[in-house]
Amino acid sequence: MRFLHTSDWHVGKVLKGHSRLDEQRAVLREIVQVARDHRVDAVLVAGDLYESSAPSADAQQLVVQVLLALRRTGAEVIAIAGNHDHAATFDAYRPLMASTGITLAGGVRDAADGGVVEFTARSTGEPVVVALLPFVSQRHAVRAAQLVTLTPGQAAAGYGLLVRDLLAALTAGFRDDAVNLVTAHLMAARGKLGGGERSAQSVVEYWVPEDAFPPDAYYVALGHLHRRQSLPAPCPVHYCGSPIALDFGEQDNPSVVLVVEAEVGASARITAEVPIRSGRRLRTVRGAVDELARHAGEFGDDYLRVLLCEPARAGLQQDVRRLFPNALEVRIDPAFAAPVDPVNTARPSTPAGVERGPAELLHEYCVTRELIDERVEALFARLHDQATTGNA
Ligand SMILES: [Mn+2]
Repeated sequence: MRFLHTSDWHVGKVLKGHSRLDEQRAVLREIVQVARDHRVDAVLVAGDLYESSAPSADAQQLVVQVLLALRRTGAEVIAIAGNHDHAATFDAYRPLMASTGITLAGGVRDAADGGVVEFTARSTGEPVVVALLPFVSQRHAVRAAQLVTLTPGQAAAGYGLLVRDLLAALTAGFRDDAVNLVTAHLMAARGKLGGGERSAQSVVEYWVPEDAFPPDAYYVALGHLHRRQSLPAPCPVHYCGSPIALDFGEQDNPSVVLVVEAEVGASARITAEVPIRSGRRLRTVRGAVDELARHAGEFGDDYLRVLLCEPARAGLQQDVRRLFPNALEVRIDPAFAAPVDPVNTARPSTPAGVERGPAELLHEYCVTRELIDERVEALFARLHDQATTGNA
């Protein structure tokens, strides 16, 4: 049988004030096309369908339409909640989605109560068993472990051990005559960060050791890390990564979805890493404005992060944004930024008894920040004059 593995759509993500919804619509349309072209038996969406736990109506409409479109390809569609998704809302819509043949999993469930999904692959008639592990927060790990494994005594064990117990319980019913799969949203040990994950939820207590993955799983389809990667484990464990670069830290990640073939009694293999191209590229450019100006027009509609190799001056931002309308972030390269350590920003020593006026203070401040521009001081003088003489 054949399935498609995708995750971390983050629908509704806004980058520096720019909505990505149109791009995401195109990206998801591409994914539906991949499912159709490869005639997959199933689509596994391994969490973080949304960027936010309270997604906009537009974001929800897009996700619902895409799940239905995936289902219309004839594939089984299974989606689990990631840490960005609102698990309880997923569970609220679970019965409605189930009526269309889509499995939506919000919270962790016992195997007998929806934690494991079984179906027959339409292409080969093979039985398929999928164990579902939506994201478990550390706070909820203990409760979920009690619910599923009934071992309250293990509350003191670490997060990784609790998740291992959950996976063991969910995969206990794996069958010899079936293709046995796992999909989960978690931080695996040794996973490399893609740059856009919430760091607070990728801290060290949250990782899951590689021996948590059952040796008899044909394939473990993970979500959470945005970089496509495979991990050493007793069975094939893969992150497919996000199909769109979500932040400048992810600009070099390949955006793909994975097509996987598995057969009862044989090992699963990734037969295609299909590039997803609809997301606009994120690109970091570095240089002085004059230098960069010579390359204006070379960057297409890429979203840009501009690191300027020159000291700050008034109007610099505007100059850059005029040159590069797609610049979402304009910063002075740290090597050219004014020092900000207390020694340099401390007030210059003043002879006792000498009071300095606001204009002098501003001038001194500008000197410490290496912001030398007489227009700024002139503007300040005019505004200060207006403010103090009541002419504003
Ligand atoms: Mn994510």
